[in-house]
Amino acid sequence: MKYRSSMLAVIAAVLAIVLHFYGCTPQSTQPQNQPNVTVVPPLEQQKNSGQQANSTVKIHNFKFEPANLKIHVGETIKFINSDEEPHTVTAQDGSFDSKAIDKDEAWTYTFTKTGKNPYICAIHPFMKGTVTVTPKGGKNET
Ligand SMILES: [Cu+2]
Repeated sequence: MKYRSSMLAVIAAVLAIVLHFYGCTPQSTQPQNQPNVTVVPPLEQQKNSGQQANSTVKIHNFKFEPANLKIHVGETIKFINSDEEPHTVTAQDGSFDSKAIDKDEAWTYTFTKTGKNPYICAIHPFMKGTVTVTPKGGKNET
């Protein structure tokens, strides 16, 4: 019967441990002297990545504003949706797609190729815009 009694000892030990954890930490509702800390996330992290944008396109009243935007290659545009409806910024040639941008959310995209980039909202295809990407200023050959 030695085996059995050692089993009992093990069970008793496990019970003691379980009781220790559950018994000694009652779910007390009284606030234990918590440090008075208010957690404030950095502003830039509250909205999207905080990535620096060179230009902004507002999406408002089912329109891209401005609908035609000219930038230099390598620049970043931030698209901000201020409609109640979600919108997307979707390239007609499929080279970029924001997926749904919800109300008051933003999406940034960096244009790395020169040329015209006509885009639509995939949800409301009548919404159209174009980003024209020009080479870096003047005779810059990079
Ligand atoms: Cu839309």
